[in-house]
Amino acid sequence: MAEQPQAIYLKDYQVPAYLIDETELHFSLGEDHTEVRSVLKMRRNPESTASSAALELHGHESLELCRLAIDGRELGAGDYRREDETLGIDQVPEAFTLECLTRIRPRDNTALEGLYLSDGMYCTQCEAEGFRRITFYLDRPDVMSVFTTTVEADAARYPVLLSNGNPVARGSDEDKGRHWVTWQDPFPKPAYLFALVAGDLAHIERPYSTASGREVMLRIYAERKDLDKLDHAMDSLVKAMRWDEEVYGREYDLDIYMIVAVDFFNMGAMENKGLNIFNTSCVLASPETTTDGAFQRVEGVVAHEYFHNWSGNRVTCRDWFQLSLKEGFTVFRDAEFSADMNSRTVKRVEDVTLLRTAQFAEDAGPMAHPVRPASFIEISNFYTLTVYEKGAEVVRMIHTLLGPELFRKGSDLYFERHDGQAVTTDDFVRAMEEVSGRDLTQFRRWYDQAGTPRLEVSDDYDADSGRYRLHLAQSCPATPGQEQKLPFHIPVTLGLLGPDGRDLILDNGDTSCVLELTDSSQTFTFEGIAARPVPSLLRGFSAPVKLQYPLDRQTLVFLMSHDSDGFNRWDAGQRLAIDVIGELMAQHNAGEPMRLDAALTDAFAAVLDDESLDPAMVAKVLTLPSEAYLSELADCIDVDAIHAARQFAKKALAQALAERFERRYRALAPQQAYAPDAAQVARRSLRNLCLSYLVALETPEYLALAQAQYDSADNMTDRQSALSLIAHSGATDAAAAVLDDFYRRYADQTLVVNQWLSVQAGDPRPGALDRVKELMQHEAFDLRNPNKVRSLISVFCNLNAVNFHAADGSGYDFLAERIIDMNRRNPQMASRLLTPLTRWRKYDAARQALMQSQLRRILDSGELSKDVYEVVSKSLA
Ligand code: 0A1
Ligand code: ZN
Repeated sequence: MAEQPQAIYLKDYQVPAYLIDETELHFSLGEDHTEVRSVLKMRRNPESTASSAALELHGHESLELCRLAIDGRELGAGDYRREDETLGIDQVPEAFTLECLTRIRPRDNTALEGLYLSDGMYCTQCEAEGFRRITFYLDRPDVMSVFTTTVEADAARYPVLLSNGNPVARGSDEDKGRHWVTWQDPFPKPAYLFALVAGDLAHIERPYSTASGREVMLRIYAERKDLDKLDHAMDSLVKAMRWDEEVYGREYDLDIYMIVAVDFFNMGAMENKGLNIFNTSCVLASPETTTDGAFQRVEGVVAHEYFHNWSGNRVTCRDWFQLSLKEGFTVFRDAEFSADMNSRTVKRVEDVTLLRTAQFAEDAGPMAHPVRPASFIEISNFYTLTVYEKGAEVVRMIHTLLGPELFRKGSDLYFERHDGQAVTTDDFVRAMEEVSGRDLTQFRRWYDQAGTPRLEVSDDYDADSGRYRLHLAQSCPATPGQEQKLPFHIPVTLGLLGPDGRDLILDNGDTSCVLELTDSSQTFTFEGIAARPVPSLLRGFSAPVKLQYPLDRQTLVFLMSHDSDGFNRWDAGQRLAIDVIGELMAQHNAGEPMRLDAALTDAFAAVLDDESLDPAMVAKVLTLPSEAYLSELADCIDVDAIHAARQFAKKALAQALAERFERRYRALAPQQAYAPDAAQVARRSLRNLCLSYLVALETPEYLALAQAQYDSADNMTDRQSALSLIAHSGATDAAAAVLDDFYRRYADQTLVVNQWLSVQAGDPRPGALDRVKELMQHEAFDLRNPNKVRSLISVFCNLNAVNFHAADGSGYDFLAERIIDMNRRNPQMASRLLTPLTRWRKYDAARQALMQSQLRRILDSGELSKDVYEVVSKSLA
């Protein structure tokens, strides 16, 4: 490597030397290239203390500079410096107009950053640093400007021309067959929120009146063939807008709000001001093609991007180290929205499952970083579970410590005080401190210290005095660059269960209280307790920590059936299952026959028999912890034993409870036409879980039941569940037939075909890697499309552990090859594909050696993007 990419540090932050008050852009879109004309009204920043008065603009190496002028005077080659990523001009007036003409080639843009083509449609992705691939600019979030954008293109091929804000003028040149539209966005914004779309798009629209009576038009654009799949996103948008008015007092501010669906997109969606651009997978939905899970994801992502209009756009980030300021807060907001729209406990279970499985693994790996990182080489690598999900947990803890009323006051103050500004996580916390009078100095460590704290709990009870004591101790493992950690401020929501399973009334007059652990260890005393209670700790998962409080199986069963906190009832069941599967793994490794403890069977039977419970929660309780979560819990991951033990447990439960599973399966048969509402989603989730147990028995009878469900399903949830059960069963002929049938039915539905790829990539039976390689040659696959890469390659490497971690290293070899290839096409994708290899320290010595050698192979493979270089080098460090 010529020169190793350098890290940049939060401590080096300096205010920008120049500001851009107004930005005028003119895009002339062409097949071969696009011309971008910019007129920037600039001035020196009065707050800057920079010694040099030079103007340093960002500009990607791919930009072709055609003309540069200051106040109308054209600059010659000697008047500026062009470096790899910058354009420097040493002499500029205090205030001036900078004009620039740049040429770019969207057609060749496979990185999908900046301006690119998605299926013949122009679109942009500017967060975090994509704008510098469009033109020379101060591409940093603390430079906020008012944008006026004209988009000009061939009228026949690109009838729809969109940008941020409101449309203010349009015209055409009929001789040339071209037309143009001018858009004006009155709200100052950083360049990362800029967007442009041009294409042959259809749309649906709906008028919306805001709480204060302003009329807004909502529009969702997509390719014409997908026009019938936009209603759910529109319904979700309207719900999100109402919710933000009611819960946060936030209204929409432009006359028009647009969403555009594109098929080629690196992430889920993007909150560009007034013009959100969405991955089709996060916006299109119809009963025939979309599962319940995907319906809910659309609702959540639409809300997330909408909420960013305040938490992200009106108030934005000062620098990219503050990314969680907008992402953590917005994930918290969208989670609360989804909890209000659906089942609160189910949503919490899903979010905590993701956090404990994937974020805890990140926090324990070589890329571990604080919610507010102190340095990075490539910011794209920091759109992580830590910044998003752990960031949301940090906001949730503030909510828990302050209570809902003060939290709302704090958010009002934050939005009012910082409207139109680019600020820091510290500003957010300060607003919360001011409204509550609380000192959150120690709490701020959650933003600065990486790693998942361990919370160790022990207790004692003295019957004579009626005194119960809880001893809480915290510690946090070392993470890269942070050997020693200081104690966190941890809110521990607690209840105490009496021997009859009922909550005791605590000193605050309530059944729950929040203990605040701030020292490394502390004891909390409860007086007047008549009998030894069972503590229900960390209710609702009140802090992102690993709880260590050993409980015997009998007590877990007691909590499972009695805890008044739904989340902890579920969690007790998970702990029981983990314990039992651990025992099976030990038996497996000792070469003994595996034997499932009846405690688990009995507990599952009781839950299955209780028809008063929400079927969605029953489904969650009866879902065994995933292989990924079992791996996260292990010190050294035993891939094969985890798989064998979990499969065994599933089958043994199915054997013991077959009658019950079948009875509930039949009782939950659909009664109404499909709707993705909470009640129906709950029934289908439990029904399909019952079916999965029955199919685990691999009897012709139950396979036929799955086949019948597949054949008669009137919705994708039921059809796809049956498909994957049959496809992963030992019935090879039936598997091949159903996969063929599925492809034939849906060959023209891209997103459904992606599901078809995923089902095959996730097949735990031998031969999956060969099948994945074959599918890479299939007409349905396209390496340039991130959704397809994720569906096939990421699913294989992340969700098919037994095959990916095959002892011969074939899975690792395959992935390294893919990364080396992807590094040239799409660095962000390449870097994300690396994740499973970065976890090499958690495997046995032989696998460690194989994984490390593939990481070295990547490092030595030639010119690496900053994205890939950062992750590989940190993984090997
Ligand atoms: N801000 C978006 C996520 C996003 C981030 C980066 C992207 O390209 C590198 C694209 C989207 C969100 O939180 O939804
Ligand atoms: Zn976001």
